[in-house]
Amino acid sequence: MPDQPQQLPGFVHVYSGKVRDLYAPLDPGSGQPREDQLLLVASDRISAFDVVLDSPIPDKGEVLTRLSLWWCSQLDDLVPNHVVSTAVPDAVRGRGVLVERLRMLAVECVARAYLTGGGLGEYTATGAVSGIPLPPGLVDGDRLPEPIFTPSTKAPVGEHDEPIPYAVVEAELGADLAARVRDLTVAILERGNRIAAARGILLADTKVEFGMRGDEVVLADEVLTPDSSRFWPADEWEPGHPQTSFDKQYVRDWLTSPASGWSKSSGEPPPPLPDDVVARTRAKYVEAYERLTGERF
Ligand code: PZK
Repeated sequence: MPDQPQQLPGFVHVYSGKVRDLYAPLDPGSGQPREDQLLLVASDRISAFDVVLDSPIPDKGEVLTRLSLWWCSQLDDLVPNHVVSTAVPDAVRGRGVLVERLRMLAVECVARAYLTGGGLGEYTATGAVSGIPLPPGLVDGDRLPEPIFTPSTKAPVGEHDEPIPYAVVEAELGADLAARVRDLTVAILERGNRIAAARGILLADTKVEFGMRGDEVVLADEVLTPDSSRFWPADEWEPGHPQTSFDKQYVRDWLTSPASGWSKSSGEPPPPLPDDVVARTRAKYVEAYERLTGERF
């Protein structure tokens, strides 16, 4: 992240991920950061091949924020969430959300409904993913017999999350809480896929974060967005090879084409995206939002 996150009067910047920023509201009386809330801001930045590109995708932050809020309401009979308010400074309107500050669990909760990515690698090496044995003969993109929980560590920015055995989650959280977050993570992906499949989108996998409010498990962070989940167009789904990415396919195709003059292994920063790649990618985010929610963006 080369540049500083934006300054927001009334807030102090506390942390930035690759594409999102976290602020604490300042208490107007004391001028001190509030300890009970955070402001989560989604930027228009996009990453591909593990690097943040120089070209923002207009409205991406707002599309993902509104999609995440919509999913929270679709899931709120399954799990409470951290959302407090969308009344935020104009500078981040539409892409900032005030949230309740929770005691976050130090585990990335991943569920997979289809086999690809790191899960496929583990399966090919061992026949199992996260200790869960799977049928023989599965290929890239196959649907799993049922969604599975494949937790990982929370790595610092720039490093990769590492898969961890379920027993490590139990050691970290206790058996009871481990089972609760496992079952919730799987239930969120199942509900998500039931809704998305009817709109022509497959959710291959997802990563969610939970925090605690007393002894209640609360859904935090972004939920079932293309940045936290693999979205695949259902009509192009064909196991046996890597699937088309619903949102990033134009970016990946251009970056790996001779036209970009760039290669993944070069160590060079990727070049700026051509305007038509930016426009077509923006349209895919908007399409995902409109298809899923049934609302115009
Ligand atoms: C929290 N992150 C990840 C998200 C970033 C980093 N409700 C909460 N309470 C306490 N902590 C967090 C949350 C949430 N959500 C989330 N780190 C801490 C993250 C967005 C941008 F830079």
